[in-house]
Amino acid sequence: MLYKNFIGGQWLESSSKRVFKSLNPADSSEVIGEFQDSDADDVNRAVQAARAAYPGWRLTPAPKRGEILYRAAQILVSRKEELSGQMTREMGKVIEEARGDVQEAIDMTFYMAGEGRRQFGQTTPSELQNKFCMTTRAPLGVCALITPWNFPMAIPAWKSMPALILGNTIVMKPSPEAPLSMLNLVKILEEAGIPPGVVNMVTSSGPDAGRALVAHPAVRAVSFTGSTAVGKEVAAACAVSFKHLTLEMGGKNAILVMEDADLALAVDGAVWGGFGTTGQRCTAASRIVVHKDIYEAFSSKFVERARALKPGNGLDPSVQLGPLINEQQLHKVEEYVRIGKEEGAKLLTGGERLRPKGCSGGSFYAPTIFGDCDPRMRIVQEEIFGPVVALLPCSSLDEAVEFGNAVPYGLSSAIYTRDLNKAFRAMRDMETGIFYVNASTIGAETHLPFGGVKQTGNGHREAAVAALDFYSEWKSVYIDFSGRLQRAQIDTELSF
Ligand code: UN1
Repeated sequence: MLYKNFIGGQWLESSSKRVFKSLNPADSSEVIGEFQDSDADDVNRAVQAARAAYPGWRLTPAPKRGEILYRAAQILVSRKEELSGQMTREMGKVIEEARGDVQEAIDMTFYMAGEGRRQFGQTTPSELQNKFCMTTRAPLGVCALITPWNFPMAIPAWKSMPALILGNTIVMKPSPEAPLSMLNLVKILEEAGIPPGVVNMVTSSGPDAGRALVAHPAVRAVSFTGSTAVGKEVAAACAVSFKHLTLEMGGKNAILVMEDADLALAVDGAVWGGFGTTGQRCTAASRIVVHKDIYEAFSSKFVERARALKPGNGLDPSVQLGPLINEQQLHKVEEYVRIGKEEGAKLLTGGERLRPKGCSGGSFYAPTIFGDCDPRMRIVQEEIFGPVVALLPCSSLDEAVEFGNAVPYGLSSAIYTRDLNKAFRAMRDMETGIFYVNASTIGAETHLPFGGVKQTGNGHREAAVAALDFYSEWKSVYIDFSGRLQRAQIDTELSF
């Protein structure tokens, strides 16, 4: 199947005349489709289309924009099963999780549709008589949205829905590893009646189209989710023209398991957080800091559960562990396992490639746990983005928090404890944008701000009302109905 770019309401081939293939990571002999390998020309056309559509969309009443989003959400609901199956085939996550990904897109679309009738500003008294003050939100213009493959529908929805409901027009570029899910979302927006040019999408196999998009002078805002290394490059490119920028980058998230934790619950959380999506979430629990009093009991149960996970093609509902996204990612994981051994971490399970039955061409790796890790080890410091978890013994809550914070990232963290005091202290002291008590590090909901501190982000949040703040500018409005010149700060009647 040949898929095209979506520009100005039309499905178009790239001017490069090149295409690239997207493969099923569970079986690389299965081609998902051929996609346009777009170049700077295509990007320019998409941005121009978005620019041309902006005045009309900006002036479309927000509740009307919301109606289109409601329709899109309803179509997503009606096609959830089909969209989920396609997602599992294109990027490997097990079918139950693919349904979750589509559900997250549904939630975000309904949520932002509702913002069509909200987008509340403030009214506030003036310091002068016969003067009225209020704030309103104004859209930015053309927004460039660059998304990763690990949440191939949820993340495009996180970015596009708030941008659209506020009256911005968008150009999206998916990861070459999972373009189909974004394309499906775009098709649904088209079907829901989004006007031509409001939503545009270009696909590309390499970094050039993304670079051209970020550098384009007509782009006013960029939203990027991906690695910290690429995020740095995007930030530098945006800085020269003062483009608004939101970055969601790496994570090295910790679960703190205290001596009074419900052990079975903590193990459940570690398995889900560490090996869900095969560890390929920016929120994955890649470090577990365990109190020494329960360290042995915890690690033996955790290892047992990790070994029992069934790998394979995620379309089989009994499969619990899908493949890594590609061979390159598998080699990265192999390299980190080598580094971990060299650093002296104790390999408790895993550490090898898997070849599940019927998936000979897939990039599978065993759930891997390293014990007795030291906070300074590279496998504890660096994001691996695979099924590799480091266990760190600790001797107190203070030490657990210290270890938890001793990384360059700050996306998500969690504590398992029955002690309310410990839970609140950790909540206050963990340097992360997301914190869980007696739940794993993954599972953010769409109506709460999503994002992280330190090298995870640049101070913005996605989702929730926080997303509206990124995709709009405040306009402060003063209406003077006195009919005479009134001078703020000067014509004061009261003095102290
Ligand atoms: C990501 O890994 O980039 O909280 C996003 C979660 C999901 C989103 C993860 N709702 O794990």
